[in-house]
Amino acid sequence: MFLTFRWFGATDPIPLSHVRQIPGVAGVVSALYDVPVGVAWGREPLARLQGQIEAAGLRLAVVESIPVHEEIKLGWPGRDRLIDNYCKSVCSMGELGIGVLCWNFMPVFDWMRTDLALRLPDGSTALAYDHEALGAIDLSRGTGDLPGWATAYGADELRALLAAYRAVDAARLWDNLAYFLERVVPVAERAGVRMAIHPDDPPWPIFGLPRIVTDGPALERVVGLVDSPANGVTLCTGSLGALPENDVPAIARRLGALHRINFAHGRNVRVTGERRFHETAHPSACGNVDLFAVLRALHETGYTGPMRSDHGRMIWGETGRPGYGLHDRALGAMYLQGLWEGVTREAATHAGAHP
Ligand code: CS2
Ligand code: MN
Repeated sequence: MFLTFRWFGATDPIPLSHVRQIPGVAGVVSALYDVPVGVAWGREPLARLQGQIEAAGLRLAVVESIPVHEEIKLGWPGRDRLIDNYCKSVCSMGELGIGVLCWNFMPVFDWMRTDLALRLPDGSTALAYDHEALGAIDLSRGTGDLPGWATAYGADELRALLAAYRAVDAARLWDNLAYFLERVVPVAERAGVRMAIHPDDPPWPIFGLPRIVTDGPALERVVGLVDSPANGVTLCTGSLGALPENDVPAIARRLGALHRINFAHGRNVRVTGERRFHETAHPSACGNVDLFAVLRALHETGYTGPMRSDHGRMIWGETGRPGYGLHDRALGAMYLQGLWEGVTREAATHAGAHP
């Protein structure tokens, strides 16, 4: 395992020089945020981003994400051209030696929350989700500037998109995912890029849109669609952990044994009701996910890929991009590497080697 940190490029209020000071962080997770969805990523702009990160003494280890165009998820005729463009982007990554791609296949919306600053008892704030509150969101004016979404949609565009998805149930979405993977994975494999699908967040349908990458069996189904090490998953502990039925350490163990975990996100959540949760600080004791057991499962199945602390709370008066402040994610990074050192040394001791 090696530790990485997400950075949103030149507009991120957190400078790379601060990221560089978090002990143990060697890799950066970033993307080209100004390329419209569906347009192929050229090698030059990606090389510029890579150069900027290297100038700060770090390395661009993961791209998160290259968004998948809605026409691909809808299975529309235009998808072939868009898939070609996606393949070109993957090839640009490969040419520059950027080896891991985190992406997702969620219709219309990326991660969704109903409260971006829920106050916790210690005075920090965290992202929260309540399915009842979701029902009260008015989409008739478009998506506005709600967070996490690769694309903002105006009212008419969103209405048309939601109407188009009425023809796409879960079974159809699976077909469209398979179609995409069958064409992109062989290209990724040749390019030396490992794909890592991010589970849906939250892991259930929202606004009547299907969501299919929600639990362990679904992740196993994804990796079975195309049998290649380039077709793997992002083990996002917080996304999966929002569903109490998901035994995240067990999921880590099964996918890890298949060697199909290509990226790991460490995040914790507390489930407070039916389809209701809020994010917490990273330690196991703070939420419902046993991060220690997850990291042990990763270690025991030989995980060597990147990991990052996922969403953090806002603490110490920091303001910034919800879920992506510096302080709490840096604390998360320290916690994750502490656990990793623990499980690594423990295993060495049991093997009879010197700790
Ligand atoms: C989120 C997502 O949970 C997360 O990591 O921040 O926005 C994530 O980056 C995408 O779903 C990956 O495609
Ligand atoms: Mn995640």
